[in-house]
Amino acid sequence: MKKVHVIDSHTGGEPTRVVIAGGPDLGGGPLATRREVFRERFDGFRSAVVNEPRGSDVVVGAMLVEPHEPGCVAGVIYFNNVGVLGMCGHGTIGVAVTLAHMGKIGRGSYKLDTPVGVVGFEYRGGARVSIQNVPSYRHGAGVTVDVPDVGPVTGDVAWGGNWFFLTPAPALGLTLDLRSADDLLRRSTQISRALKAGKITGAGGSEIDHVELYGPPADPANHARNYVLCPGMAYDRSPCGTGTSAKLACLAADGKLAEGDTWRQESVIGSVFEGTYRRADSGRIVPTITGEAYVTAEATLLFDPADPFREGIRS
Ligand code: PYC
Repeated sequence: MKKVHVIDSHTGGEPTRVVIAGGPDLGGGPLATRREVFRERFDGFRSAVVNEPRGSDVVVGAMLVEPHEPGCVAGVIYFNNVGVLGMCGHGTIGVAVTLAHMGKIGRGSYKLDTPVGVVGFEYRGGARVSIQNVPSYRHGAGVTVDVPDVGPVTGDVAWGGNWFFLTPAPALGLTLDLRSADDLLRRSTQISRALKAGKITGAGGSEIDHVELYGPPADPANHARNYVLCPGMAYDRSPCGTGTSAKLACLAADGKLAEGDTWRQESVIGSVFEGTYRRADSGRIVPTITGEAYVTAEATLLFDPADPFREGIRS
């Protein structure tokens, strides 16, 4: 029986399942190339690891591979219930704590190779990690999308390692709390579909596959709260590392957050990431996102050839 070894963690409530052994051989070369091999040839493995009955819609998988870029402690390919991801902020915090749990790193600064570039992180001990994300930027300000049954919705399009459409929740009559979870899911899904129908994209026609609704924080110690809809129509329990990076890019573009100042981003369940940025020569910002992850399980996944659902339940 095939066996896959994983370590589970959660970052601000959002789970990450790191595949540490037993994953498919993706060959060598840049991580972007290997992600395509993973996407094209090993979709059954992806689904088996994160989907029910072993996982759920909300689990993000992270497969550890040999890095291609020099100086990286590991390479990682992120995936979820419907496909592969470019970058994943909460996942990177989870990977860092997992590497520490495995005894592969101690306190200090490291680099991770990902399909969208090299990402730096600092393991600060215990649960705490700061990640230096890929350069982020606002691609479009005040973009209006016509959402059936809702009307025109205006927001920003920004890159933070994934593509985001960010729009204020109060303007949609929505409150960012879990009592409103059904409404938040319905409205953000409608916006996501309308973006596709209206052919509103990120740079180079890239699909905007995350919708970020934002509003006032529940805790006055924080600056804002968000609800982030991920590509598989599950919402991020964490404040979303790439989503917080996209938010910082918009704040920087609007002159609302200065280089080096701290932004405390709260998630819809109340977990918090701290974000700061420095400006790169390109004019983009380089976000640093700090959060906490906790290991929840060390497990061996079993794949019985006789199990009709050994590759998970695919949507
Ligand atoms: O933290 O960047 C993130 C993320 C993306 C999807 C789920 N979490």
